[in-house]
Amino acid sequence: MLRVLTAGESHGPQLTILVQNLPAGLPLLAEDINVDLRRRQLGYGRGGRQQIERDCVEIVAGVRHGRTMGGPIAMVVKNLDWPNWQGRMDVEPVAEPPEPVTRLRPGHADLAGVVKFGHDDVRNVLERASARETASRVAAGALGKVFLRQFGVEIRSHVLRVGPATAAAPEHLAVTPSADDAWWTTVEESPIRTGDAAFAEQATELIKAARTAGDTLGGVFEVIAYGVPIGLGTYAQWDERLDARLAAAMMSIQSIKGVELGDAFANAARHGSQAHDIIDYDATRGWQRPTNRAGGLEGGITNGAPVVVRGAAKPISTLIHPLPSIDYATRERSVAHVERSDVCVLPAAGVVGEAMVAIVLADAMRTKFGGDSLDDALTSFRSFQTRHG
Ligand code: EPS
Repeated sequence: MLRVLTAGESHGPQLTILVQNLPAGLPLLAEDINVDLRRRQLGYGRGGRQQIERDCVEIVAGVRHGRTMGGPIAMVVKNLDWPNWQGRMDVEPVAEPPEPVTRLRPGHADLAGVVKFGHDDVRNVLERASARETASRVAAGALGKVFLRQFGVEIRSHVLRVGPATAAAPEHLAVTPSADDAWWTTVEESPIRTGDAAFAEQATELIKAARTAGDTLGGVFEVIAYGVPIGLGTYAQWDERLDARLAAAMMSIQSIKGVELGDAFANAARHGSQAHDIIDYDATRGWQRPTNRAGGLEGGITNGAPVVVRGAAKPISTLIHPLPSIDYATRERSVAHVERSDVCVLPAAGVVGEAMVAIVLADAMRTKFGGDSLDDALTSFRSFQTRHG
């Protein structure tokens, strides 16, 4: 099973990422990971931190001469902001401890975190709870993507909603088993990560206005995995259902509060005759689903259609015009702590969503096809493809 662990504080020296159980022989370069780290830093609505960071990975274990060796892969991403935090974020004791953060931010982990761990400085909570950690997820997810590409799986994402503005998403995106559509080129070039120009304009204006008002905005993004074979996941046990694992992985992203697979919420309002995807068979193209309302999963197993997962992000909880709150040290009424942050992270959240989907699908692919080497895994995959065609 693919195992991913991350460590690191937002303003500590570095992020550390450990990925275990990828097969040996997988071609892997740092640039395969850096492409996605760069994509995560883009997008309209980000704060000052992305002006400081130039996220790039150093692979420090598990790879030799551009190929995995089968052992754990260890990676680090340096925080370029770290020199600005020395004294405040040192590992060793410091002569003059910094002023603690005590004014709790509604919506963040601040209150629950200090109570749970017994801290008196909210910084001990926010440093690890911060969405800076999503850079680690993206690095780990990039390894998953490299592995999945060997099986013909490609993962894309785009933004569907920013605050009250909604994009018109072409329905064919979720059905056509191709990731080469011109739509995706437009998405990659758009600062909102959308192919809908009118929506991009609306979202940009909304973010601009929120920034001026010292406020923040949430939204919805969609991740689509193309080329996923039939048969990943299982209904045999509740915790092995792939839809459940995808939902958990997506929900684990900072600020994601809702997940939808396919047309789940729209389907709830439809009759069965309008909700399910009819089954067809074509001797050359194999199993066919002319619609994909199920989002590529039936009974907790992939059904051969693209896997479609949506994430709903709450607005960022650090507000420049802070909400009423309490000072944890004095228990007196105050306003929330203000710390540099983002206005809207939806474009970046989509890239993080891709990574989480990649981790779950790569894990399911390892479970289904096994193999200590990439060749073993591909041989098993091809034999399965021949059998069910
Ligand atoms: C982030 C880095 C953080 C935040 C943001 C995401 O850096 P800093 O706190 O130094 O500005 O900008 O984190 C949050 C929005 C959050 O709520 O924690 C990043 O690299 O993505």
